Amino acid sequence: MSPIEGISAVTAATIERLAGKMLIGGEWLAAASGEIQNVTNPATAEVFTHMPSSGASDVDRAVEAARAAFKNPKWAEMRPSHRQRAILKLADLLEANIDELAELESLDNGKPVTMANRVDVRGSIEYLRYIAGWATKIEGLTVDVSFPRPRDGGNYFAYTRQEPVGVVGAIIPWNFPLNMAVWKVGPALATGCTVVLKPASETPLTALRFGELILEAGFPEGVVNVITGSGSVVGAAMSSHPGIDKIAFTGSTEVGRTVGLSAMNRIARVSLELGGKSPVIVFDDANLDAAIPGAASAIFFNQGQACTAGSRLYVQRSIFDQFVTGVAARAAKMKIGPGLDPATQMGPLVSQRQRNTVCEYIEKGLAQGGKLVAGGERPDLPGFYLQPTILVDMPQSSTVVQEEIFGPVLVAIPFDDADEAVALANDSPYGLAASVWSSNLSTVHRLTPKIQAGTVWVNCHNLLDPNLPFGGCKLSGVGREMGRAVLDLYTETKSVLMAV
Ligand code: TAP
Repeated sequence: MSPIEGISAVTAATIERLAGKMLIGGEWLAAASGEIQNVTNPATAEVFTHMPSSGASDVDRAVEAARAAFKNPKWAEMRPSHRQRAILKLADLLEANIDELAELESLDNGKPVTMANRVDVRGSIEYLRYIAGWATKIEGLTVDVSFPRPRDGGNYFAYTRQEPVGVVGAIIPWNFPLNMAVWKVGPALATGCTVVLKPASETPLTALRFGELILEAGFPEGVVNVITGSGSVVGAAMSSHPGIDKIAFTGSTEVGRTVGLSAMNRIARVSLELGGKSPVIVFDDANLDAAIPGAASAIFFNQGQACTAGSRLYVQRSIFDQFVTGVAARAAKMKIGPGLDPATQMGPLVSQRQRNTVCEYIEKGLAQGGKLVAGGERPDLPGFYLQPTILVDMPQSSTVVQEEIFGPVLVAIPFDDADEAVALANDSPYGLAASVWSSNLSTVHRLTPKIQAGTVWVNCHNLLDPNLPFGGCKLSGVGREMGRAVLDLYTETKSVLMAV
């Protein structure tokens, strides 16, 4: 283990306290096998801590703990207002530990600490406060039925109840680790479910610290369990586990397909938030002072490791060169450095493996005739850094236009009219998000219904709100997180019909 430069004593103490442990049934345990996995700092490529490398028997233990907690009257009979208060307390605890959580996130993932603070941690707090309110607003319907009345002159009374789905298996990725944990644990707690949460191998720290804060907030033991280890062992065991009633997965389309098939094999509930290849469509009447920085941040935010990253830039031909030059100038000026340096605008990618994947895509783009107008190089630094990169002269059918790269790589293509822009935007297996930049309301209104995406932003990109449903169509997933819609993912509808 190496000492970590630039972190506070509080964060260092947390890392030491959590090393080699995970949360099962309210206890901090090692894997039954005693095996561990290392955790690497992407800014230095050095191992700085380790976590349990769980096996199937650890998953069994965590599921048993979650099942027992689901039946425990302390949780099962907790009044909705008390669940609400406990979630609000949890949000307050996150707020009291913002700086530490932001440091943990930056250290684990590489992202700039200022962004981790603003987006990851504050965003998680906002979401918890939002979802806490739903705990007291879960409701069913009274329903009129049309059966002939019973002979005794009575009638029928029918209603629906929304009941917690049960034990939730939450499998999350490394790009927004705390956000993704909160997006799944939050609604599970609001609806009265219990959870087995598996963070990504690259980024376990904030999920584990979140586990500590959940206990501190007073949730009964076993309501939330955090289990670490490799996806192919722990994630696979969770997906096929008969004790898990619902799988909530965020990650790649490839793994999501496997997880979904495994869950559906036993007809478990499943929601999938998967990959994306989001188009940014810019018309020549757009406000370029907003659209140029908007397009740059749409792709380079979080080192391009965002499922909604605006990775395909379609610009109307008359302004194409001017626009791409503007985005390239912003890319060239971005300050690359360690996430823990508050001046950093772009940190390292999450891992050596991820940087290699992204670099292979850049090479493929160049081999298929692409031309670099920005970046393309690995800076001469010890971590997993990569310059923000822009490719042009790529045909729509090329690999870099069709496949998700999940790194700071933008492909820019010109279009002539709105019909062509829509055709290009929709020519993708993904359908997560898109943005349209124009000052003409008619153009915007004509386009938005035609774009195949779960979210369409207009004159902005990457803005998510707790009250706005979020999710994808096509290969980008199934189900909507956030907003009222998320309650459907964590509850079952029970219909009750009484002869009265
Ligand atoms: P994945 O490789 O798919 O990993 C996601 C999670 O699944 C990790 O916890 C991983 O564990 C686990 N996993 C791996 N193999 C598994 C298996 N066979 N069975 C069950 N679980 C398994 O994705 P990633 O590389 O972490 O994240 C990047 C992807 O997530 C991108 O495609 C991105 O677009 C997508 N993403 C989508 C969204 C939304 S909301 N649509 C949000 C964020 C990210 P290990 O880490 O231990 O391998």
